[in-house]
Order: sequence, then structure tokens, then C-alpha cells
Amino acid sequence: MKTIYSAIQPSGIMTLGNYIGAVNNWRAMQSDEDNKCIFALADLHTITVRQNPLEFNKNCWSFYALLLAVGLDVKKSVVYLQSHVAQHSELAWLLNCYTYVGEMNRMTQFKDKSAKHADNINMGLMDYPVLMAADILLYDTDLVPVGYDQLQHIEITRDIALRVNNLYGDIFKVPEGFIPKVGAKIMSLQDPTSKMSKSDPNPNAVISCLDAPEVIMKKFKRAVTDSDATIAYDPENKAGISNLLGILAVVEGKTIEQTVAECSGMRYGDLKVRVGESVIETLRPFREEYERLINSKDYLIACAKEGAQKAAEIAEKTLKRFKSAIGYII
Ligand code: AQP
Repeated sequence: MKTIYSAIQPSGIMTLGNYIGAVNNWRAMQSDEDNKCIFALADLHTITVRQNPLEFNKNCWSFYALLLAVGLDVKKSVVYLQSHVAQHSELAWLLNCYTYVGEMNRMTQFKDKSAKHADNINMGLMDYPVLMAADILLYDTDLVPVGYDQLQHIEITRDIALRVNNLYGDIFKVPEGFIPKVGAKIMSLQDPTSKMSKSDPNPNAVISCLDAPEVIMKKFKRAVTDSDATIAYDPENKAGISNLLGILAVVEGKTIEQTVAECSGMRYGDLKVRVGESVIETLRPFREEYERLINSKDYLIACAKEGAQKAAEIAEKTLKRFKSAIGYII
């Protein structure tokens, strides 16, 4: 049995990038009976960037409902809120004492976010990878399905786990990242050289999983491409078209080669419409199920409570194992 662990922050909106790079794979992994899947709403991570309390609370509900709407099944997977399981914060503190400031200073996301939020470079922003290491290590995780941007954080998680294991024996399972072959980095529709990002101030750059069909189509029609008019998969030289082809391949469950073969010779405008239609049909059932779930608060509360109980049970065992190895009285 393999343990799969991943998480998503309830910040802004769940994007098509989050769906393709992460959540779509989570759902696929939970249908394998050999996998034990644990998925979290990383709400402790979210406050590394200042949040409006009312909006944050609304986003937590919205993301939790959307995770279930997209197909995470609480009967098959543990789906919980990180802040409901205190062991995350406790292990993060302990792991802080086994992590070097120099390592955190080198993290790309820390550098990027420090530049973006220069007025609020808080300790949490710097410590984000340690909390993420705690998230993953608490569950004896084998595989962490994430998008490309999180690869560096998986590597530091492995380094921290190995460091602890070298000191105290076999405390943590050393996890591996799982990066999808296609879709690991869905790009902005307005600047295909940068990642599609939840916090992009330009709404045309990002597809929300809850966007209405006409909005999705409008955004794809406006997607930035190039002036060459040839359809080819070449992320370096044809970033916009390659991004559209990658999106299409994943939502239609095809390989890039099949998708390129089907689309070659198409006009750019027709490709954009084709991608728009496929994305609309992929997201339509999620949006409908979301509308039902977001109005079923009691059900969501019950699911979150059950998820947190199951998660805490596993997490506590790992935490005790580590604390006892350090020498704590437990
Ligand atoms: N564009 C993307 N393509 C593929 N995978 C992606 N992921 C995120 N963006 C893309 C993956 O989604 C999971 C959840 O990530 P997150 O909660 O950290 O969300 P985020 O969109 O990356 O948000 P940021 O970076 O915190 O916000 P911004 O950049 O908007 O300020 C992860 O597995 C991630 O790899």
C-alpha cells in the first residue's frame, strides 16, 4: 500500500492549473485500491500572505466544497483542513530546529513571494517549506503529487527527513514527488512564460474552476499565442500554443503527440475554441456539484470533522515517534 499526500491552499480561486497540475491526479490516485490517499486544505500556509478574515473563511469553505465537487471521495480519501490537526504546527516547530536558515533563503518561492509582498516578508513565508515538510512527513508519505513549482519543496522535505533519520534512526519515510508528464506547469493565458497563478491580478490570465462557460470561452479566445500560425508543441519557442495543447491533452485524456496530430493544420482561432469547449465540458459537472455542496454546510462540516479525526490519528503516531527519539517525555 502506498501513501499519497498532497495539499492546496485556500487562497484566491482554484485555477485550471491547480486542477490539471494537482487535483486531477489526486482523484486518479484515489481510485487505485493500493493507494491510501490523504489530501489537505493547507489553510495554515495561506496566512503567509495577509488575508481578509471574511474572505479567507469563505475561501476555506469554497475550496473544501470544490475538492469534493471535483471528485475527492471522503469514503476513499482523508480530506481535511490542516488547521484542524494541531500536529502540523507542532512538527513544523520541531523540524525548524533541524533546518538551516541558509536553506530557506535559497527557496525560489520564498524569493518570488518576498519580491511580490515586500511589505510583509514574515517568518511564516520563509518557513513555508518546513511546514510543508511537516505536512508530508506526518503521514509516512510515499508519493506527493504536485505541480512543477513545488519540486524544490519536496527536495528540502527529503533533505530534512534524511537529516533526522541520520541522527535518530528510521523516523521518517523519505517521500518522492510525483510530477505529471503533461500539465505540471500550466501557464498564464496572458503571459505564457509565467505560471498560471491564483493571485494574478489579471483575470484574463487565469481560468477559475468555477468560471461560467462564456467566461472560459472568452478567456481562451483572448489567450496570447504567437504570430507564426503553425501548431506545434515547443514550450520554449511557442509557449502560448504549447500551453493550449497541454491543457487540451490533459482534459481530453490524450497524449501530447495525439493532440498535436489532431490539431495540426488548425487555425489558432479554431484551436482556442476547441480548448475552450473541452475545458467547459470538463469543468461543468464540477461547478454544478459545487453549487449543491456549498449549500450543504452541515455535510461539509461532518466531512471535515471526520477527515481531521482520521488525519490526527495517523499524525500523532509519527509525532510521538519523533519526540520520543529526541528525548521528550511522552
Ligand atoms: N499553473 C500550475 N500548473 C500546474 N500545477 C500548478 N499548481 C499550482 N499552479 C499550477 C499546483 O497546485 C497545487 C496547489 O498549489 P498552491 O495551493 O500552492 O497554489 P498556487 O496556485 O501555486 O498558489 P500560490 O503560488 O501560492 O499563489 P500565487 O502564486 O498565485 O500567489 C500544487 O501542487 C501546485 O504545484
